[in-house]
Amino acid sequence: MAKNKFKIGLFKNENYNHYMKRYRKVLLIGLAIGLLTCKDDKKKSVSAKSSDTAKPNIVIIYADDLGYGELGAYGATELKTPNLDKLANGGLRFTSGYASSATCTPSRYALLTGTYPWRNKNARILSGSAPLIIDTTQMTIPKMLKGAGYTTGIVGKWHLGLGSGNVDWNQTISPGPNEVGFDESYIMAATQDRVPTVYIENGKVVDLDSNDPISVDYKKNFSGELTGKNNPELLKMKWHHGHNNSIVNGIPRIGFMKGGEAAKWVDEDMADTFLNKAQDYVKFHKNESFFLYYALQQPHVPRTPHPRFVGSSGMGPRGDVIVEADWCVGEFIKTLESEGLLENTLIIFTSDNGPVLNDGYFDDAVEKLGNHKPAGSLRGGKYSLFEAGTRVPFFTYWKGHIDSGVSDALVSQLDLLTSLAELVNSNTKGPDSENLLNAFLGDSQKGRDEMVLEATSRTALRKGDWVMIPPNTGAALNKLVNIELGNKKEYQLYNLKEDIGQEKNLAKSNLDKLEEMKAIYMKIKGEEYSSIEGLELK
Ligand code: NG6
Ligand code: CA
Repeated sequence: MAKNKFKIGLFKNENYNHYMKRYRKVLLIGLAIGLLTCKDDKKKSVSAKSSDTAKPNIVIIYADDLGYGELGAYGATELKTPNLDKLANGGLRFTSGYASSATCTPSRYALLTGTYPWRNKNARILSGSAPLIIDTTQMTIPKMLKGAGYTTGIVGKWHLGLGSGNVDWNQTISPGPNEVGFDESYIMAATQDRVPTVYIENGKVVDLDSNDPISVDYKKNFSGELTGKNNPELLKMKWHHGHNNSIVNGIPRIGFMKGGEAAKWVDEDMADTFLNKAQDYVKFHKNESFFLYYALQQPHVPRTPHPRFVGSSGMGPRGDVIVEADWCVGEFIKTLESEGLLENTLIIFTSDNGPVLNDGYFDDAVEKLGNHKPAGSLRGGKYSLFEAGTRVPFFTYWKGHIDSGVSDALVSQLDLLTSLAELVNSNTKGPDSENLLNAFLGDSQKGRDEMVLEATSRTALRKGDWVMIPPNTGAALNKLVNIELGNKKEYQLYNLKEDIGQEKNLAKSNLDKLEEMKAIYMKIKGEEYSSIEGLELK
């Protein structure tokens, strides 16, 4: 098993000289600025303030499958999330903050590129061996920030593909995060339930033993290797649907993997591993302007809390890993605080899609839920076009710069690219990303007018208080996960202000609104789309 060797403040020791050079340069520039500005006290305070606000550190903390109603600050009463609540309540909490999609890969794609995921046919849930779906020439948040002088890093879940097909896991894996704007990366390739179950640091599998090379295949097993399907007696967690291929640490996964024994992660240590890497990153880069994308793996399946969190929620592993994630965020904030960075760091917390209970393993998520409502009062969940698929916890926190409060502005993760560009005085704009910096900082309540929402390749339109869902012939309910998908053979139209639970379909009673929504939807999606769907462009 991979030991977690935390290399103080560095993802990679070889980079040490490079960083020391950079560090010295930053110190010298800092010294020069200091000498110039201290001549005039008044000038000094102004320039200190403006340099703070122009180039704050930026941290995006991204949960995986955390629902709208999961945090105390969003109304949860059964689950305790004190650390996240403190940030959400001390910062600006959005009530209409959206992921771009109800699943992971498309949301992450949109977050980083400011592009609607439905514009890229490859932006759908990826296997662990899928190629990178961000074009290396495409603009991304880390690329934009690098252009503005930032150092950039990712720790945690990637799930945007690696390489360009047929990855050799035993060589440097490229292209990946380091080729789309991240100076440093410490990631898992896809999801915790997909092989390869190893960490990858700057393109190299951590602790790989060259005598035990890794092979990965998503179609067929390797001869002689055990599977969840054939060897249930070896499992410590049982699969419910899917998840019956290779067994790693007693947990059956999606996909087949051979070799790499010494490199395999310990699931229960994953939260600590990513936390420590995130803390190290901050400590090492504290004298630079940094961007960290800290992509938590919780509460996605398999839910494997560290033993010290087992039983902490009374809701079984799903609740326990949310408590664990909350603790991780608290510890991470303590690091920012002890390094004196809290006043100079903009923190954005949100989730990649809505909640799901049974997502393929028997882990008591349904049985021990009690009165907890992962989606709050929203309808649907992960995979759904109803609100709970994409409306997620979303808040900004910046001590001393963002006043605490609640904002009903309509904001999407899509908007972070252009808004953060505005913050750092870059004129970059993402294709579908709006400049909502004032909304994110609490200087305005004005968000987007409208946006297209996506769930497993189906789309809907939110505009103002209204949501329009075009006809869909797919199943109404995903029986395996027990989630209503939002599919209906006819149009659906809901007024969220009056009907947050999307119970009253007004498509037939408010034809004017329906036509207005259809026209805007088709204008955004384009003619090509309307012909595919057989919808008339009117
Ligand atoms: C689904 C998996 C689910 C989860 C999801 C991706 C099955 C039956 N279900 O295909 O368990 O892994 O993909 O989740 O395999 S996401 O949050 O990364 O999009
Ligand atoms: Ca997810």
